[in-house]
Amino acid sequence: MRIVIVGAALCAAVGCGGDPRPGDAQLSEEGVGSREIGVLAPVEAADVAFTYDAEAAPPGAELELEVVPGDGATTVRLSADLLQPDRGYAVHAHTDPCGKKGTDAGPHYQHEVDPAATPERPSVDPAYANPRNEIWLELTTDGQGNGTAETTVPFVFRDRAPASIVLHEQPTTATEHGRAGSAGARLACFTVPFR
Ligand SMILES: [Cu+2]
Repeated sequence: MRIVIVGAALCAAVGCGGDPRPGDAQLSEEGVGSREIGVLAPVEAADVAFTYDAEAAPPGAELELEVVPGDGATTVRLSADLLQPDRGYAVHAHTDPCGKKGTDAGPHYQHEVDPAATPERPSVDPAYANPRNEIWLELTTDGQGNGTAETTVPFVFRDRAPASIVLHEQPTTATEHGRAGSAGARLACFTVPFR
């Protein structure tokens, strides 16, 4: 009995291991960066992970985002469970936290910000809207709706960082001039600090 009490006290004092729970912020295995988990919920009930389309981004689907800063580069890994099976989702890092509307997440995070972009007319110039200046994750799910995506960009976050990721309707992101960066409707959003 005494041993059990000591064990419990130790856990309380230093924390015990185990799987991360939704909303937990943790150090990644590398000891830097962050790993966050969110479970999609309808906007009325959502806190950090919102779905705007219950069919294409079902409530209960789990998103895990890991951000690993390196030497002048950052690796971002997304793992998703229980989305719609056998489909693609274009996913990007956006500038603002999620909200009740998909547009609340703002435009794409750009390392070098397109000087021609405005709130009404986001960047569609491939010189800025590209997967080296923005964070694009192209996710494809299996028959269970699970999938992973990873990207490494040649920059690290200093005075600015993205605040969310958005899952879009199209399976891939447009790259042509005038449409670069676009990927259709916003299906879901996960508020996640990138540092
Ligand atoms: Cu986007």
